[in-house]
Amino acid sequence: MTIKLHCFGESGHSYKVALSLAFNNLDWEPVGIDFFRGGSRTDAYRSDLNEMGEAPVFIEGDLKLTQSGVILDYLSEKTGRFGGSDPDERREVLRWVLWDNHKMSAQAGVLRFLANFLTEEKRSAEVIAFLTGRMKSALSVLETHLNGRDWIVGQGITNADLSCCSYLFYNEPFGFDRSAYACIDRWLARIAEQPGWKHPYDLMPRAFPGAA
Ligand SMILES: N[C@@H](CCC(=O)N[C@@H](CS)C(=O)NCC(=O)O)C(=O)O
Repeated sequence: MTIKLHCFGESGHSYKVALSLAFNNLDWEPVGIDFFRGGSRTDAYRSDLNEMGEAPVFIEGDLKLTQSGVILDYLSEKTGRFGGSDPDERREVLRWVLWDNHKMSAQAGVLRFLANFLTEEKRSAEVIAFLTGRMKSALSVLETHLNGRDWIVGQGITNADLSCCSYLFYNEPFGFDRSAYACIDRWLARIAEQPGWKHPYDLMPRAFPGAA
């Protein structure tokens, strides 16, 4: 049964799940959301797909899941991969997924949206500066943690890596200069070397009007 992932290319939260699907070589297809024209804000979206009005939404037969961390956890249950190899590791993976959702991707997603996808007159310099500060502080936590480690948890790639890396593969400017973070840079290169890796725009359809 083909898994359907309701998503869009610009969505780092969706990319976490798309990466897991790709790395696991599962039978899946992206279903594009017309995000920038309010596609996830309609009553139908909220009632049929996600009451939270967010992407991604994962559908496998009768199973519908939302929240990237929950979907990653489900995929680990299904495939036996990326969830951590013992209870201590599993908790550690969960700790980083939660941290990412609160401290890193939460800032990165909004920041990228404000800095790139809103028209100039709607961009608030103060809000961008505030979020950039929070983003830099999250990046510094990650950089310090990765110093001397290949992966965030344990000896191999886990959902902690899939969650934390997602926004860092985008090229649009949002306060992340990869060359300023040597450990993050090497870790991203390691992730991109995994079989099945693709850039978000090569895994999911873009939604930004006019984007290729
Ligand atoms: N914690 C959620 C965050 C999902 C999220 O914020 N998705 C963005 C797109 S990348 C969204 O749908 N935002 C709509 C909104 O905030 O109204 C997850 O990991 O799935």
